[in-house]
Amino acid sequence: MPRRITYKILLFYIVLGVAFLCETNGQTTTINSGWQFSEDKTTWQTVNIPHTWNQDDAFDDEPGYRRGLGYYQKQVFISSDAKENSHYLKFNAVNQEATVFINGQEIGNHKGGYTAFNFNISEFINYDAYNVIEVTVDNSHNVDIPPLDADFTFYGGIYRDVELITLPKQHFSLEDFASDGFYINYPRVSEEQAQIEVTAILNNMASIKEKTELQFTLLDAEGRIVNSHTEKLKLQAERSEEFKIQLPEVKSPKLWSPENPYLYQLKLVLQDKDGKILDSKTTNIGFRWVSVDPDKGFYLNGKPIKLIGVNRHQDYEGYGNAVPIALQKKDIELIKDMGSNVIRFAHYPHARELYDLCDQLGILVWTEIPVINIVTDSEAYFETSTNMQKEHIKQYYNFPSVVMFGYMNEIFIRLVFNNKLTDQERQDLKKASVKLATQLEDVTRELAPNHITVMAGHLNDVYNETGIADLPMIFGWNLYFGWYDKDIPDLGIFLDEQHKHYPKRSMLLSEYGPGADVRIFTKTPKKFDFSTDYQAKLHQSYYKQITERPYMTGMTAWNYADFGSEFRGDAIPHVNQKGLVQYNRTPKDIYYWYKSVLNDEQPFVHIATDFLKGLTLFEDDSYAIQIVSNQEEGIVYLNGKKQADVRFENGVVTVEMPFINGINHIKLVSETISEEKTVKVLKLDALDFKNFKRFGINIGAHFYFNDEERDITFAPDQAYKNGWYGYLDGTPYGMTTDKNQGLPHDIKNSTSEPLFQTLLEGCTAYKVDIPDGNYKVDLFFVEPQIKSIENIYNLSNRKEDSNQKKRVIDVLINNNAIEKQFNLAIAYPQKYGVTLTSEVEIKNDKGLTISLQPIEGRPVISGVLIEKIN
Ligand code: GCB
Repeated sequence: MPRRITYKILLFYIVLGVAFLCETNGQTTTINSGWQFSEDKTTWQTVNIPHTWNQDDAFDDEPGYRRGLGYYQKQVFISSDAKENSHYLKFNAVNQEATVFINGQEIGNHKGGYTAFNFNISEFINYDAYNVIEVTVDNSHNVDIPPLDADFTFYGGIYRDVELITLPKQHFSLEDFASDGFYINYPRVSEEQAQIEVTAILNNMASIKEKTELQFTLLDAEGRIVNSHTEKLKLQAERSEEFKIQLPEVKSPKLWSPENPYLYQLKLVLQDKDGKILDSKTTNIGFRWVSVDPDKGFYLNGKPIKLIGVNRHQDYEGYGNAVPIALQKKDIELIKDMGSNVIRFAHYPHARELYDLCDQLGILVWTEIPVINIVTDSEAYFETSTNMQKEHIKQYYNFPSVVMFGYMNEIFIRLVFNNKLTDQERQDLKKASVKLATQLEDVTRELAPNHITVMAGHLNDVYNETGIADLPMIFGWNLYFGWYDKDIPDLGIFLDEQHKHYPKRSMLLSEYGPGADVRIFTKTPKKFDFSTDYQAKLHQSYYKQITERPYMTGMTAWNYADFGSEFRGDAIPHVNQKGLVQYNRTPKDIYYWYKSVLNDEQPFVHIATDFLKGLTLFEDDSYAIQIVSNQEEGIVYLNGKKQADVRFENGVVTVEMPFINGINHIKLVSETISEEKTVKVLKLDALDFKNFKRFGINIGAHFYFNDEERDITFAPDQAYKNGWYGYLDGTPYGMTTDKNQGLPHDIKNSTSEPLFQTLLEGCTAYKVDIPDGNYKVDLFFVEPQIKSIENIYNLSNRKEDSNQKKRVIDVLINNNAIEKQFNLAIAYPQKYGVTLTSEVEIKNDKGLTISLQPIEGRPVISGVLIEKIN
């Protein structure tokens, strides 16, 4: 817990956290440490930037998270040595509205949580004194600031670096939408030659004109000078001027690409007439050009390239959006190592350091602003969105990796799923969305004429019918066949139809993927069951379907990592679990499968058993496992015996494993590489509690659930089998052919959602054939029909919860009452996971029978855990 302090001693802390500045040349100081933060201006705490106030409350059992005001303060000492300089205060991102004060005077306001902004604070400074910086941050819902609504958490706070920049009076402008004050263009690039053109915006804040020199030095990747150029520039007094400068041609340039991300560096140095350096910049130069063809896909440097990669959200378990940059950079490295050649930075601009890393590692970038789900038809909203896109393009323009600029995601989703709208409102909303899209497309093409414009839509014809899909150069489809919509093979059918009807349109599969929880595994993966097995099935098929279609420019999986989405009730609530890696970035098996098909640099194999924890098998059961590899073939051994000769197709082979009780050794040997894994299996001939003490059943579920809270893996449910276990009646609650999650809700007071979310309804008798003896029995329940917040991303039909609260049962074990008149809704008027624990003696070879005798309504039960007591 951060320490709380009173306002009285605040000043003391502030004074301790000062930054001393006493120079006259240009200097940028990051002032992230020692800020004071308060939610109410009475209690303050010391925090460092990056900071958010939502890293905990967006994940607790209380619906919602704090969206409102947060106050930040810091004092900086500014010496009069720097009196002649210009001073700027730069914020790299504040979510979502910031009002900034210096020494009590308001100096500006900025709307939009994902781009940088700065203010010239020169005239507000007290020299040789402490200057108080105050920032009021607001992350309340604001109809005039995108995003209005989206499937991710809008953490409030100052979550990217804050900088104090002090510069001589002549410098690169910071005021062109907080860009670096210069833009790199490549008027001509080919294998023979490349031309760089620089547009520089230079400020002269002095009251007299100034003779300056702008020197350019182009260095190759080894740091050798390729060429240099000097431009003499006369800067008019008190003006900001734009200069276009052509640099000398580069002969036989090394081109930039994902396989060979060759980077040059361009140094720009502004000097006064005496050779004193006034300001300087360095930027990556990557010679590359891109184009698209609606039949043949994406081209880089004149050659076709299938874009295959991921979407990324910026938040991280435990940090919210206030993630140390070093951790974020690891993401980009993992994404590259997986073999991705593209990232969609969704649904907003991410930290600039990451784009720099994409330049270095060779990953093409789609970057976008968060105009998502719905627009407000107001001048203010249009203005904020347009301003945001200008900041976005100007701040991210110079990264060679950035090839696609986007501006909208699923803009009609609210329109489609809101059945309260009148026809007129629908028409108006469509009109407003198309108008804004046209405006943003125009701005994008004007500011970034050499980039590709993009937009993403969801599965609905409204994008075609309104013509919005034809505005960008590539239209991205976010398609969830086999999850929210129909079935996995429907993907290809849909895309072929689209290609036929809109032959001039270039398409990218901008999102796809199912939720997957590493604690859930099954022999029978089903739609919407959150099993990692279903995740494998869907991704493996999608990859095939896209790579078979030359007209598709590519695919970006949703999502690289699990991410925070407060209202969600996935198997881990408040988290969207479609990641290829977990929220803490531990890879799921599917990450390694992608690596197998995409990265052929090194021989690679992965036996996908890391999360197969606590597997229980009965009698002669075997269990199929996947091995993924970029090799062609290999031999699989189980416990030292050859099991199969295998050929990898589509990067994977599935092998049936006749596991034995205890530790099993699996080995894959290929020509160049081998891997070994062990899997601990509990193989049972009967439920005799001889070589095990505890046995749990995930009632109502077809999957195993590895429950860390109870340190056991619950076995899947089944209809009663004599000598074993199972239900005599009842049906899985909430399961449909489309959904196999049961309850898509947070279960309070528990981290074992997959145990509680799946349940049987109408089950009056459940039998477990265990021998005579004494046992501790835990029965697990949840009342499913208490209203919870609906998730609009669960797009197919689901029966609405009601508040019917009429379910009263007597619970008995072998005719002994455990709980009479058990009324979950009254006793636990929230979605609580409830455990009834009892000790029972089993006698006369009767086994254990759980009876749920209905008094009112239909009984429900979520699970049972039995422990032998000696
Ligand atoms: C989408 C959205 C994305 C969601 C995703 C999902 O289509 O663009 O923001 O997170 O679906 O997981 O439902």
